[in-house]
Amino acid sequence: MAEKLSEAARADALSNLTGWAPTEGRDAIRKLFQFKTFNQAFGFMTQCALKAEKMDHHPEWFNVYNKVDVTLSTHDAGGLTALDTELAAFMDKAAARFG
Ligand code: H2B
Repeated sequence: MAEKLSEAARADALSNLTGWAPTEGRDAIRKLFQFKTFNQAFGFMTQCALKAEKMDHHPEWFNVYNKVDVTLSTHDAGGLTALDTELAAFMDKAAARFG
């Protein structure tokens, strides 16, 4: 099972991501993605869903029109692991393709 990240590892991982912040009250990270259209938001979600299914690691997310509010945490580990930072990095890249 994936191990929770150490303080040093999470600081390092966060510094390599764009716009992700620790969540208040739980060991997770969150980012609000904003696109021009619903089509872009849903295209982004489709790419991330396929990646998530491949990783067997799934986001908590909420979509309204052109916005996707994403929280990442590893439920089995009770906190942030390398699976979350890997998926976050993928999401940053996918969002850039829809920019
Ligand atoms: N996603 C996330 N974010 N955390 C998990 O612990 C997790 C998951 N576990 N997706 C997976 C599925 C697990 O429930 C299955 C049985 O492998």
